[in-house]
Amino acid sequence: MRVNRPDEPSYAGGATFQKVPLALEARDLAGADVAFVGAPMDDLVTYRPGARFGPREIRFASDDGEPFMHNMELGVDPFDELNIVDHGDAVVTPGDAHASHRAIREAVDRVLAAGAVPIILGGDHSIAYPNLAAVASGYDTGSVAVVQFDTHADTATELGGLKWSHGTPFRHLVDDAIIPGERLVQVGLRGYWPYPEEFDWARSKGVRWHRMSEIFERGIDAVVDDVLAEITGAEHLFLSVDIDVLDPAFAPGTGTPEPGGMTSRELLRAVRRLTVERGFVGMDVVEVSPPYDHAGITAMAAHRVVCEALSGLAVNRRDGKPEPEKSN
Ligand SMILES: [Mn+2]
Repeated sequence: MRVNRPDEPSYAGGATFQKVPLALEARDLAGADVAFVGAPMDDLVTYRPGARFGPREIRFASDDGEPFMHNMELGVDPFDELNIVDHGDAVVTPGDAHASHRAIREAVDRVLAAGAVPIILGGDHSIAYPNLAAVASGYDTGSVAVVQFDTHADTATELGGLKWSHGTPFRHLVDDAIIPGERLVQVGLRGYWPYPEEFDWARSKGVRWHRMSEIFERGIDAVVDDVLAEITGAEHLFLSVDIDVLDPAFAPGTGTPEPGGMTSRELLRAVRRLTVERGFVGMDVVEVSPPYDHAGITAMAAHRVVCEALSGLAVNRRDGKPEPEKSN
């Protein structure tokens, strides 16, 4: 179902991602290549809440009133080359995180059943568990690699006595053998957590990580080279982007900000390159907390991360060859 009238400005009309058609029912997903799922929950954050409003603001964060985009770095319009729809939000239950996780899993399952790639807009990072459980169930164990952009590893066994938290999904995904440790690569870790015992656990499981200081010292391109090498053995890629991987200067609107992070420029470049080279079978963008945002910059960064991933996927499925606009 169309959500905009021709020539309507971006801030008018319906609020799907970049005005793509609304596909609320399972039957509406037929023929889709990509489908958005909103996961508006923040019950499991440990610090600042507000990510339940993330999906709405990420969808709004466009100045284009049409599903149209010319990506000058890649020479592609993903909205032209891919059939992209918005499946709306999972029917979460405020205050009941388990019910919300179930609803998110069901929404992602509907997208997968239609043969489409899900892009899940969070929501707190706890949703990575249902998202990845759904996506990985469609493939052989170990064939899906996860690249997690994040300040925090989110590999605690429990936080504040809670097994399910936004700080634990990757611990349980690995321990439950949904994502083998050697198929998890983390980019952008910094600050004061994880603790040594969690790093020890990660080492024992074969998890790889790239600290923020490594990105500073070697540059994002060299780190992405390594990430691509580290996921070579996996057939499929899932991207999990916690927006707090960005420095709070670029993403103040998030639940657990940590100074000293990536620039938007570095993150967009990394996501563009990974998706051009590998495509992806699923993605989530999480922890955008609009009440703490300023001038919408965090939602805008999340929106553009998705645009780069969509563009990369379109190029990957075309012939894998970016055609950047040449300078004059
Ligand atoms: Mn996280």
